[in-house]
Parts: sequence; C-alpha cells; structure tokens
Amino acid sequence: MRTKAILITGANGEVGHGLIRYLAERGNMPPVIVLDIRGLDDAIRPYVWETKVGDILDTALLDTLINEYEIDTIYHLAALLSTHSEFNPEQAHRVNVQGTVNLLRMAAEQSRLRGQDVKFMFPSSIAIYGLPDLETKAAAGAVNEDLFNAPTTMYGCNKLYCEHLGRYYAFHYRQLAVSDEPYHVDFRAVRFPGLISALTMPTGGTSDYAPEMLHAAAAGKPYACFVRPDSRIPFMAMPDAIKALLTLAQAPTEQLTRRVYNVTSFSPTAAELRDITVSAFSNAQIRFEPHQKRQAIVDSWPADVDDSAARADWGWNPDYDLRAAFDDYLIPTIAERYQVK
Ligand code: AKB
Repeated sequence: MRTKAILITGANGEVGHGLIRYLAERGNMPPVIVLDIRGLDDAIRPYVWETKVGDILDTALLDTLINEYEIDTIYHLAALLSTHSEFNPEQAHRVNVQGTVNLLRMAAEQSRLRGQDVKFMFPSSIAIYGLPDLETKAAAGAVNEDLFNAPTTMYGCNKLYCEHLGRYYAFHYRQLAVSDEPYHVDFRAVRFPGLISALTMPTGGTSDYAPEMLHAAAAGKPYACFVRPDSRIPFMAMPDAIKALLTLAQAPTEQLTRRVYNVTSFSPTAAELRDITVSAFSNAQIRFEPHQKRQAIVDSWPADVDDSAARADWGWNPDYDLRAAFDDYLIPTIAERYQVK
C-alpha cells in the first residue's frame, strides 16, 4: 500500500514556508512530502513527513514519488520569480514551464493509477498582466481575470502559459489517444499579488520592494526602494495567501465557474508602504532610487485586481487589510524576529 500524501514543490520558498507551517498547525492532514532543489530549511523540517532533494526537471525522480506515495494533492510552488527570470529567461522557461509540465504529467499519471482526482494547486501571479502605459493602468483600476493578459516578463509569460496548460491537463489531456484512459487532474490556480511575509524574505521578485523595505527597517538598515513613490500594485499578507490556496483547494468543484482566480487584499503606493513602515520603525532610513527597468515591470502590472469571482465562487475574503497586515501580523512578528523593542 502506498502512503497517501500531499506533495509540495518549492517548499523552501516563502509560500512553502507559510503553507507547511499552517498545515502542521491545523493537523489531521495527510503526511506532507516536499521536493526542493536543496535540503529543507531547519525551521520547517520537523513539520514534513519526508524531504526529497531534487529537481522538478528530473522526471525519473517524479516517477519514483508516485511509486512510493499515493499523492492526492500537489501544491506546485517551485518557480524562478520575475526579476531572477530576466537574468536567465531560458532557464526560467525550463524551470517554470517544463517543470510544471512534468508535475502535471505526474498528476495525470497518479490520477489514472488511483482512479480518483489529483488536486493540482498552482500559484499564478499578477505578472501575467501587461498594462501598456501608466494612463491605461490608472484608467483600468481593478482588472478582472480576462483583461490585459499581455505579460512583459518571461516569468509572466510562463505563469500565463501554465494556467492554460493546467486547463489542458484538466479537460483535454491526450484527447485523441486511442485508449480512453481516465485522467482526473483537478487544476486550480490563484493569481497572487505581491506577497509580504514576516518570517521569510523573498528572492528575485519585482514586488520585493515591500518586504525588503520592511525587513530593512526592522533590522535598522538603510533601504533604497527601486520603484517610484507613486508606484501602485496589489499586495497581500502571507497568511492570506495561504488561506486563499487552501480555501480554493477545499472548494466543491461544482462551485467553480473558472479555474484561475484573482485574489488580493490591498493596493498601496510605495510611498504609503514607506509611511506605514516609518510609523512602525521610527529610525527607518528609506529613500527612493527607481531602477528604470524594474520600474517598467511594476508599471505594467495592474494597480488593483478584481477578485469578485473568487469571492462569489468560493467565499474568498482576506483577513488582513493594509492596516491590519502591519498592526496584527507584520510589525509584531518582525519586531520579535529582529528583537526590536
Ligand atoms: C514577483 O515579484 O515576481 C512575484 C510576483 C508578483 O509574482 N512576487
């Protein structure tokens, strides 16, 4: 008998840390196995059943996983983020797209073997949007899922294509195969805004200026923000990102009118993030030194997204608005982490 398990890829990333902690605290869950290109961080290792150190491009490794475990849910979090991907776009394509294809194929094979659905949870991103200029961005306001799907980064292209791949594997996979093999990939995706965690620092994202600013202030270090003060994109506190993933994962299929959903919480300008950070850490040293090319990426992302479909279909509702995110989650947790009095 194979052990029933949940598989998390990219477990060492920010969302992985938050998800593993939450699943452990909630308890009564199938064992969690993780697959990451490097060993699991000490902080979360106690919470997982087994750590597989390996590459999502290693299909032989993925095949051993479904021989060893009966995987019923996959949280595919492994990815190279937007800034990192611009320095090696072809490597980003391999990891972000071929890696996702490998996991989707594995999910399809697992679903055939077990004769039941395999849930495939996929973190997409506001990076799939591409607003052509600031005037259009200002006029567009909160953008719904079907508008401005014209990404300007390799990461955004990867995420948009993987949304389509997820639907293909869920509804059309091997549709012309002679044998009528039953595949049951239950693909579901949320388009995350910028995420802000109190416990971890992001690596290689273009929305990273928000967490970087906050963590630098708490650590008493100066910070040069790489976007203009007026730059506005949607953000979310990490606990709400975990809540969105898990709520969508548990939503009855018949409630879903789509498989890719916007979710968001608040859309501050960089200046508003500076102000709320300085109000919490009075010795914060934050200046603005816009990086023209990273600024152009942020300017192409929407100022806000319309998450009414998620609210209507599966009851999405964030716990933290901007004030609560800072007062109830970020400041107390970060102050403790950096021993700020
Ligand atoms: C990034 O900045 O690349 C990510 C994202 C917005 O998906 N944080």
